[in-house]
Amino acid sequence: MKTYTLAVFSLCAVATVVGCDAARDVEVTGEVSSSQTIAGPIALSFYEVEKDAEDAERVLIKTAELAALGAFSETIEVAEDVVIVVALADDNGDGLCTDGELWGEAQQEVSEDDTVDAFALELRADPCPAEE
Ligand SMILES: [Ca+2]
Repeated sequence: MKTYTLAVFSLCAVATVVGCDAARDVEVTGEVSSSQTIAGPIALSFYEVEKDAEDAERVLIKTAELAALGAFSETIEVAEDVVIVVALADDNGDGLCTDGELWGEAQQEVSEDDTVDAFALELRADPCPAEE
């Protein structure tokens, strides 16, 4: 047991150098588009999720609002390796995807230099993702 604890500790000590669960600021940029006319503001939600983890839970980092379709840029604090951005034309203003509302989602892996590629989100009239 003692050896095990020591081994874990050593691993983490090594990993600290490259970022053992170390949250870092990542600038997330992208563009929200749609083939349809979007009247109201667009709700943006930024999540992080563990890479390659089955059933990994998304953790909400930040929300933001975009006045209209177009570019966005937000700096978020990320501890994991994958960032997910969800854009939602929240017509009824309840902050959730309601049937009939347009939404889109994309994910990017955080590079070793703590950057992510630009997101391209297209809002579509797809069925809302199931609540878990
Ligand atoms: Ca809604």
